[in-house]
Amino acid sequence: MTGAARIRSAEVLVASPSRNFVTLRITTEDGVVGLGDATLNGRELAVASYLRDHIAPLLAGLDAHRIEDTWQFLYRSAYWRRGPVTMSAIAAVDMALWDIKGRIAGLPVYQLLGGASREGALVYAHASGADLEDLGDSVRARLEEGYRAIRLQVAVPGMGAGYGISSGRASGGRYTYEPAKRAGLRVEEGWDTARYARHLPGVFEWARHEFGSEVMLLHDAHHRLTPTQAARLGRDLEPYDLFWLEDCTPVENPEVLRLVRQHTVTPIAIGEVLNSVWDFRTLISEQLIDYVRASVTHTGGITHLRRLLDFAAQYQIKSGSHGPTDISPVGMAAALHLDLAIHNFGIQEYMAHAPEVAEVFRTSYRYADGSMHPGDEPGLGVDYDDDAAARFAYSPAYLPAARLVDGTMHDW
Ligand code: CS2
Ligand code: MG
Repeated sequence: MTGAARIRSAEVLVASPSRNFVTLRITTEDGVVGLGDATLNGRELAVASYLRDHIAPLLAGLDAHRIEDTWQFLYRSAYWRRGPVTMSAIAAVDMALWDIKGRIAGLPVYQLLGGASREGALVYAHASGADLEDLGDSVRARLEEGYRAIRLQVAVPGMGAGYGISSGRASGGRYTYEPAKRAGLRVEEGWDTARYARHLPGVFEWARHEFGSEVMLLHDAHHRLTPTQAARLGRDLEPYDLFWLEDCTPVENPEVLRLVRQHTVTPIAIGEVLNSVWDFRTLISEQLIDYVRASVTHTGGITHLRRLLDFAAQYQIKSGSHGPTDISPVGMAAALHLDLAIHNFGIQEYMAHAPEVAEVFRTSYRYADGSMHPGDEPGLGVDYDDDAAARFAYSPAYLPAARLVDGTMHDW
């Protein structure tokens, strides 16, 4: 029987190799190290403080093997429950403990979760454009890289760049889109839902004509529609067979999805801004969604996301983990281990990080032919380089807000 692995220290590491990341490093008395991702885009230091000031002092001396017990302790003893800051902090601890357990066992984390249920995790890439020509180049570049599932975002004529549009021409080289801006504190984008909803079906009609029926196409509406607008857009998109329509309405009121469901069979994905199984209760038990967008990083870690996905599995709802570049390589690795192990895996979002990120985080996950594998290193398979991290100091960056043409603040 394995003895206890007492926790010696928990350090919070904040670095900014091209963008900000918060990483928790837990070290046992025997010197085994585990890493957890605690990055909450635009609010990074709130989680860093939660971990440094409130969680790290509680961890010293605990047995790193007791993952479930530590999760329940951190969740219940805080008294004030849930929310993105708390659940990202708990997630980081949880990931680091799974990493430690894997390193001690000499096994990759997916083996500890029950072993592989598939050879690799299907991933979707991003393509976007200022117009259809630009979008076409972007889609062709992703197809050449072997992706079989692609998210399409395009600027609406007369409305500026808007959500999800890469600033450079996206053909050739790494695809980049980073909504958090260092340019200033209050960045705003203009928005007109009616214009967008009129424009989008034609974009997907064009895409099917241009790229055929085989490629899986996705779209993110980023919380901007009313229930009736969402129902109608879902219906208008049906001929183009989307893999999913994401975040069609703001998520605070899940019951509005009932109306959307009554009018469309376009698959619905929701939940990147939610962070617990309780937030998903209505969405799942009433089968109002097809895919859970929660991430390991913001949803209490591997332990809690697995619980949520097991619940979803009873309703034929699948995973679709959030994976833009604000999920660090540690969070991405944790997601991939879970993707490989669970039965109800759907798809994984993937956007490659900037080259500087690889200087700080050494990863063992790999991409090939539209799929990813977490690798077979013990634990999560990610190492952190402190010397490299010291070259990239934290620099504040904030997500934008959206404003309607008449000046009204809107959901971004
Ligand atoms: C997006 C994200 O990946 C997605 O689906 O909705 O890019 C989201 O905007 C960012 O995570 C915000 O930090
Ligand atoms: Mg999204």
